[in-house]
This record gives sequence, structure tokens and C-alpha cells, in this order.
Amino acid sequence: RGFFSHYPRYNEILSFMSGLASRYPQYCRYESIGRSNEGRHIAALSISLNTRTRPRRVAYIQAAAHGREWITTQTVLYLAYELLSNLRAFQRVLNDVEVFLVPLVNPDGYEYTHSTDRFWRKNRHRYAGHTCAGVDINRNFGNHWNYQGASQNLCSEVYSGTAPNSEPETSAVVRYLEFNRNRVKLSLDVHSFGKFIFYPYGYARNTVPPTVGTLRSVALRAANQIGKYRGTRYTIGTSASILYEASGSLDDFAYGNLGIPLSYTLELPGEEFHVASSDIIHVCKETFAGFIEFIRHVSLY
Ligand code: 0X9
Ligand code: ZN
Repeated sequence: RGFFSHYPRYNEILSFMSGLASRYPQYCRYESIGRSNEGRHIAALSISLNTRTRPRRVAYIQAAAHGREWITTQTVLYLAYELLSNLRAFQRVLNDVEVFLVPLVNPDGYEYTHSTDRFWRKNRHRYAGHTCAGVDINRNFGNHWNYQGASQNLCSEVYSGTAPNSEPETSAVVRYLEFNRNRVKLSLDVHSFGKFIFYPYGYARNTVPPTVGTLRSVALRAANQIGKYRGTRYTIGTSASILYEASGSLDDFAYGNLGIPLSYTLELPGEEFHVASSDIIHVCKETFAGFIEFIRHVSLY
């Protein structure tokens, strides 16, 4: 059974990642950036051509902040696999850029969707005396926290947590991005579904960031590259204008608080969060072309 023809569990994902790192020790580092509520590792792969020279710009790509969005993890693992298997072909893209990948931000939620509830979205934070569990990691970041499209009701699908950055999954990501603040030029948060590329700001309507022109044109190029594989068409804009307003998300935080110039949320294809096993590889391949296009723009900053 090929890795990209089924949906792997947490353990299989970690062995796939550590396997890549041991096969390409000069180009790939496997590490944990923190632990989840239930103590699982939040695993990362960093890929770069030359680890011994000056600090490089970083392209940060994460997936599965929402447990049920299985296809997102696969596309990020496919990116790692494809880059490492063809390093020579991507020499130019990787020349000045380190790619930092966190394919499974919410391992607890992900495992819960395999064991108990296919459509679980949040993490698995438990609160004493409450039957409802879980914080929406993509409402827990510190930009307009709990302002709109988020809730303080623990049972809500978009529960924003007790405070900005209250969750270990959120703070692992924030710690990494803050530590590498001046190097990270691209932040891509991969979700599903809908075939959208969202740029900031998503917390409210009619909030246009100063660099909207750049944000749009890079997104347009990525969407074009994705479409070349089999004609998949993405819609580009802010989530507030296309889908809904939602505050406390990574895209707004990365752009607004950390000053990361290229910050996006991708919504991959899928029917109600699911992509058939036989389609995984196709979504991986088309999305790969988009990832490469985004990464290409990192060296311009
Ligand atoms: O609601 C979300 O977190 C994302 N959509 S999903 O269906 N995967 O849950 C969209 C987030 C877009 N970004 C902002 N609203 N800032
Ligand atoms: Zn999502």
C-alpha cells in the first residue's frame, strides 16, 4: 500500500517523516516543536540544500490544524517527499530558502477523527466538569482574538480558548515563528475544503492589507500552477469576503503580528472534508505545483 493512497495514522506519519530524515541526513532535519494536549509530538521537517552556510529565508507550511482535514497532511508530506527525491531539480528554488514543514499541527484531533468521530475539528483539550472538549486552534492565535466568527462557548466548533495562545499546539507554532521571525517570509496554513486561497485579513470584512497587490498576484500565480495539472480552479480573496469572517487565525497573526509578508490559508479540494483515497495522489500533485510557486517567491524578500 503506497503512502499516498491511504490516510496514515499519527505513528505512521511520524515514521514516514523520520524515515525521510534518515534517508537524506544532509538535507533534512526531523524535530519536535512541542507537544499536544494529550502529549503527542508536533513533528516538523526542515529541508534545505546547505545547512552550513548563513541563515536562510524560511518558507513555513503547516497542515491539519483541524483534525478532520486529512488531505492537508498528505499534501505537505508529499511536498517533503517530492523535494527530497528530486533535490537537483529544485536546486534553484531551494538555493536561498529553507522549507519548514509541520504536517500535523493537531495530532490529537487527527487521531480522534480516526478513532471516534470522523468530523472532529478542534484539539482535544478537556475541561474538568464539562462534557464538551476542544479549542479551535485556528481561533486561538493572538490577532483580534475572539473578535468575530469565534465563540467563548466551550461546546462551539469555533471555541477560541481561554486566552490567545492558550493551547500548546498554538504556542508551539507561535514559538517557532517568533524565534525565526526575521527569516520567515512565507506562512501557508493548509486546510480543506473549498478550493480557496485566502490572504489577510480574515477577521472582518473590508480590511485590506497594505500589500494586497503582492498578496493577490502571488496567489494568482500559485492558483495558475495548480490548475495546470488537471484544471482545478481556485478562488482568491479574503475569507471574510468569500466565505466568512473569522478572527484569531494563523494567516492574520502571521501577517499582522509577525510581519510575514506572504501569509495565506489554502483550502484544498474535497467533498465535506473528505477526498477519496484514489484521489489523494492527484490532490498532492496539483497542490505541489502551487507550493513550489509560493516557495519561489520567498527568495524575493
Ligand atoms: O475557518 C477556518 O479556520 C478556515 N476554514 S475551515 O473550513 N478549514 O475551517 C478559514 C480561515 C481563514 N482565515 C481567516 N478567517 N483569517
Ligand atoms: Zn480548517
